[in-house]
Amino acid sequence: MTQDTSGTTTPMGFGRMHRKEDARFIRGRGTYVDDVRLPGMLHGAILRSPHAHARILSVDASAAEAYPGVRAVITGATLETLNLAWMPTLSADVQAVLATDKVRFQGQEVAFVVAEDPYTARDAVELIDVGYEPLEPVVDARRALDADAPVIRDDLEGRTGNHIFDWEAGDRAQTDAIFERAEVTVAQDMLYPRVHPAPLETCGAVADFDKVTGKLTVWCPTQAPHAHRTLYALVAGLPEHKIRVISPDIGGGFGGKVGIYPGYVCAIVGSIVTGRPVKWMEDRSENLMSTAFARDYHMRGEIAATRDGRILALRVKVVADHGAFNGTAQPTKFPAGFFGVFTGSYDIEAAHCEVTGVYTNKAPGGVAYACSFRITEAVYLVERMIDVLACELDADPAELRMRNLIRPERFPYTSPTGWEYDSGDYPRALRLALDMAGYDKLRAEQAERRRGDGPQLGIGISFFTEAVGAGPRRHMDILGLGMADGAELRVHPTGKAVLRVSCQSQGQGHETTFAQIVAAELGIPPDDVEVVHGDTDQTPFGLGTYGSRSTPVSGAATAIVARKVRERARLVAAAMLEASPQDLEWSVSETGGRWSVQGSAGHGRSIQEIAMAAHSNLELPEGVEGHLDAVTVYNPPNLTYPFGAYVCVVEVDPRTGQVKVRRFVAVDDCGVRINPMIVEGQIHGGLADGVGMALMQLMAFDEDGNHLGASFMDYLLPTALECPSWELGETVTPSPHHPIGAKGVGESATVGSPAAVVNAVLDALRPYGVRHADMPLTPANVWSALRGSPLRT
Ligand code: MCN
Ligand code: CUM
Repeated sequence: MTQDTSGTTTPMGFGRMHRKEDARFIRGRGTYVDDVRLPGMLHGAILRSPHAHARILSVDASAAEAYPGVRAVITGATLETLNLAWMPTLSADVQAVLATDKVRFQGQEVAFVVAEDPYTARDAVELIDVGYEPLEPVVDARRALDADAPVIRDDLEGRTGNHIFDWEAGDRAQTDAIFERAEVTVAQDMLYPRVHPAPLETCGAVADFDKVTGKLTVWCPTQAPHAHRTLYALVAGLPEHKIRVISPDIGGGFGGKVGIYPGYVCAIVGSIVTGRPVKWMEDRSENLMSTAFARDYHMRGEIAATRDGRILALRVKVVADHGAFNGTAQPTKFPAGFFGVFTGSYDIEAAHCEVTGVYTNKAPGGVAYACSFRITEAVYLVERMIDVLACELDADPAELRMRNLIRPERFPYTSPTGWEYDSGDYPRALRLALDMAGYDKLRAEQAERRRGDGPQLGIGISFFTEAVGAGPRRHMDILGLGMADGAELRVHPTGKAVLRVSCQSQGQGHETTFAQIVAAELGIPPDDVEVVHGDTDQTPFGLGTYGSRSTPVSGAATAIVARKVRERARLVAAAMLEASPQDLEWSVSETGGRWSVQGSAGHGRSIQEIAMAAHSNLELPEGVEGHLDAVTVYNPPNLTYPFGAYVCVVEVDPRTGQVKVRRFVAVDDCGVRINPMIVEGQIHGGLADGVGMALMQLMAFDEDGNHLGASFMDYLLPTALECPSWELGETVTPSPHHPIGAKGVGESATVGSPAAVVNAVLDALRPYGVRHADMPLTPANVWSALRGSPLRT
């Protein structure tokens, strides 16, 4: 171990270690897509629809074409001639690249201008004259299902309404039967509003089509470079080996950079048409208006319970607003993502849910913003419902949870909707969180405050279980591409290594943690391992980073490929030591990894010595290859199920509706932690997300479908001012099926925290008779909930 100046240690494997990528990020030396500058590069800009729903009568681009500096104007009509006006989405729908018949949301792409510089391109966009016939927009998802609602997707053959899919899980009959005879039932409608991941770096692309070699290179901040390449090949009919997707440094993805956006396709077509590289970068408003939003779930939850608080059944109905094109990014067989885990962390006899997806005149998306494929919505639903039940029974929400949590001896636990939770000790995590928070003291302070009319104390609890790490590929694919990941490990003669992976860091620190996995397996310093990712020409195939799948899938591939290298090293070491491979034992000490003859530690060889020998003229036994390099593909046997217990303490001023988050205790269990510092950073970020969603963030639309949150003046991101100093705790329940026992963590806090904050605010409002209010709990919304409350004083 070496000590660095911050007091953290650089371990030979797992442990706290500063991120390797920080060296470039904190010096401003990262390379983001907008930093890519190619000789002769042109610039693109998009004309977007001012209407949420309108028929296109005409598009006149002549003035833009004649504008000095413009090299091409591409319209829907141009793309139609190339059969590229529509592209497939990740949910097997189609989405307009550039609108031809109608525009279906405000901000939709209508035309693309390519010019010598970005300013000229933007100016020329203004010169395009589009004739629109405005149509009635559908803004409310529930209105979308009305028989007289305007049909948004009249481009689809035989479409007479806005209904996309119905999906259900669980046992309806069994659930209904329990509800019929239950002592207590409660029901609550709630909305998980539309929010946006709002990464600091917006989307963009640089496309370079080389007419001589026929090779297309696309730089773009994608979370899934290999999936993008295959889709480009399938859509454009280009040979896959002639496409190279390079994902440079990404300034935040949060699920918003999984899909392919029309701008990417336009940049590619622009480069093909002009014969020069084309860069397109969207601005903040374009990002907020047109790229993947998150949530927009209208949910109704019902719980059946005994009078003493044993939960028997859960029933849920959802109307899911998917926007104008069904572009949600989740495994194909899961149109509602992993919402099916909505029974959460509780041992419930029966459950049933129905989700109906609908089109509306809003931007497409739905699966983004650290949602673990909609587990955000599922956790919020069940955690709000438990508090609603606590309200009804006048029970303590912590006790009610403790009473119903899945017991440790029930693992592996199969949920009523068929998910197999791998491991957990839920009561231990909840007890730790309550102890850290000083729960009983907080309740005493709350009782004291309730005697006055000043700021009220609210204590909110949430307990979450996530399912992360998609596949297995037998059940999980995206457009037929199975969710398994490759990994390649090369070990140079001097014992330095290069790991090549398909997952794609957007700020999660893979260059560090993945090097640590190799370091732990081979007993070499993490600084001796370079992690290569983000370039389809240089990395093995895999499905990318989302659903916190990198550690569960690519991380497992990394451990396994390193073990393959270690086994190769055993054979070489046996030859060096003139011993039989079975007689060797592996050990990692402070000086590194070694194969030695069992029982005589001195008689051994370090991994570096073995690496050199593997490349030397050492005589190897018949059948043993030289070198140590290895490749693997990992197809996970199951998802991993991280979990956690959160306690949020707020002060709510009933006179103003103002909410202040005073404390936030988060106990997370993501199995074995590779780098606790990075894990804590991920949790800090997710907790801030939770505060943001619970209290501030909302993508709102007026009745005409105008987007009301298209800048950071209106779409509010939480800052240090709104966030308390996070108090983190940890339990470790390894995943039994993951090679290093790790579970994912990248989305945990975003999934788990909104319910804790909302439960806290409503806990403060409980004496006023307010049982539920929807996010975001802005002062205005809290104020109106109080005004509308039955017990208003
Ligand atoms: N880690 C660890 N020990 C564990 C689990 C994870 O040390 N037991 C480390 C990992 O090795 C990795 C990081 O924590 O360096 C996150 O790992 P993981 O949980 O596998 O999640 P992913 O790497 O797959 O990241 C995806 C996840 C998602 S889906 C969203 S959305 C999100 C998130 O990560 N987007 C982010 N966190 C983000 N953080 C940043 N900075 N930027 C984003 O865009
Ligand atoms: Cu749902 S956001 Mo992440 O899975 O990229």
